[in-house]
Amino acid sequence: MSIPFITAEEAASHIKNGDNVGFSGFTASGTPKVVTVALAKRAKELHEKGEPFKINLFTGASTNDHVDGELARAEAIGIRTPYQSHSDARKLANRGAIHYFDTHLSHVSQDLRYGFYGDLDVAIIEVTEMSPNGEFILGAGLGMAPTIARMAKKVIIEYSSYYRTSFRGFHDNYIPLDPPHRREIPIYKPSDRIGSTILKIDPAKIIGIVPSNDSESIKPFAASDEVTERIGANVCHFLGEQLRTGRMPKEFLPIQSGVGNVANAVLYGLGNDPDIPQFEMYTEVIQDAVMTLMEEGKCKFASTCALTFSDDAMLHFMDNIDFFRDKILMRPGEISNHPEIVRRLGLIAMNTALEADIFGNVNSTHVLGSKMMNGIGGSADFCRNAYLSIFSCPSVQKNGAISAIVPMVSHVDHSEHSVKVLVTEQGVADLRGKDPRQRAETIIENCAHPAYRELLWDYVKLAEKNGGHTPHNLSASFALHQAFMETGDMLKADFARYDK
Ligand code: 0RQ
Repeated sequence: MSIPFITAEEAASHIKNGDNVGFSGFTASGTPKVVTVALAKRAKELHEKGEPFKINLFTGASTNDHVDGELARAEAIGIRTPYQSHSDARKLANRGAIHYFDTHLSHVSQDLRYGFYGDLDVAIIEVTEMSPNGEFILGAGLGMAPTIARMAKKVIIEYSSYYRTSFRGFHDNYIPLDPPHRREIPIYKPSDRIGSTILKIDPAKIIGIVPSNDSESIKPFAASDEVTERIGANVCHFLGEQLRTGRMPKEFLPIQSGVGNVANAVLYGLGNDPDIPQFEMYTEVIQDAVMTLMEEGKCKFASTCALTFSDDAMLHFMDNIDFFRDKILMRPGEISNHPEIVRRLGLIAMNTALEADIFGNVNSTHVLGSKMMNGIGGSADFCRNAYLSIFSCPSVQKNGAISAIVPMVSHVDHSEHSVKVLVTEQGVADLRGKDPRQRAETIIENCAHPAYRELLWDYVKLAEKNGGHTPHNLSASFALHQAFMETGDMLKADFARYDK
């Protein structure tokens, strides 16, 4: 059976109002780039005629402007999950104009298979190689491709000719059995391959193939500044100390790292630190820093869900692809982030906080408790199950008007029970084995910016008057946030007014 080439418009015409649509890819990498642009155009035309048109988006993680951007601007998104980082989609989520719900990246594939969100009507999957009998090679990111390829009633293929070298051999397509038949996932080291390099899709349900030729359009990271470099150096010094004191096996342990400028700087820091031995990664994304670390011989192997390389770095990768062939394996998000593997391998998990409180609870997602930033991504998949879970962030934001260390986080993503270590450019708070009062002391003294330390101690003294295991004063616990909303400066908080 031959699968026809069709236009993006023709493909988009098969997607109906209210459809559940699954996308391949993870971050912009491996995410479709053509059909959604035509779909957004059609949505706008239908809206002009007064007809409703919205689809529900299920993705591996964040996407690109072609998906979240185009569809958000066309007001064509109904439900959206799990992670998003596009400013246009974020605006709609914060207006309540889309039904965005934030969930763990490792959960979405299985939740779809469990039927939690209904049928999957359409899957749009980017591939880089194909054969007429339905065998495909994916691109720079997997996300949920194996599950959506199996589940969807209709499949649209986007065939990318952007990649000038073959990605064959980099993927490990695998779907675990579902309960009550689930067995162990047999990964015992980051390089263990358990699935297939090929993704098979029933040709009978493929509507057609749409050609595409766009890059992932990923911008390079901001050059690391003094603050991010100091965070990186603090993480490295701490890990070196763990090795020296035998709190970590001398072979070291695989590393997971989130996305963003801070995460990238931490990885460069690991590369430059002579006390950190060669390491492997078991992570969800690898960014530009990892490619450099591999070329320097510091990173030996990376299991990931996507190659989130900037466009220039991707060109460099393709020019040197044979060097990387035995050093990288791409897996579906439910496997790259699987709690069973995270616990078994004993990962060093490094993710990013917006704010943390003096007891170790972390908010990674909501500015001032209400405004969604991006979502938890895989951070909780890793944090809860890691050998050592580290969260890092700058101690202040917006020229010191916001303290990242607060009396009580305005939203909880990662609880004090899972967060083991906090790092800012000021230093490291090791929370292991510490009770709430000891945690408050180490976090204020080691992580808070000096300008905020006295204020935070004022809060602790006030809260101590109520006693308890975790001293809080519920009237005053958001005084810093309140001061920022009223005056634009958290430093203006005054705990004296609560001391009655
Ligand atoms: O604002 O853009 O206006 O300058 O947040 O902050 O310091 O540049 O840090 O790029 O590393 O992003 C948590 C958002 C950090 C990201 C977050 C403002 C700050 C700035 C960005 P501007 P930075 P980064 C991987 C796993 C999710 C959890 C995770 C993220 C902007 O890393 O989404 O690790 N993490 N997931 O000014 C108000 C605060 C603030 C604040 C920072 N307390 N209050 N604004 N900002 N702290 C993801 C995947 O799984 C794919």
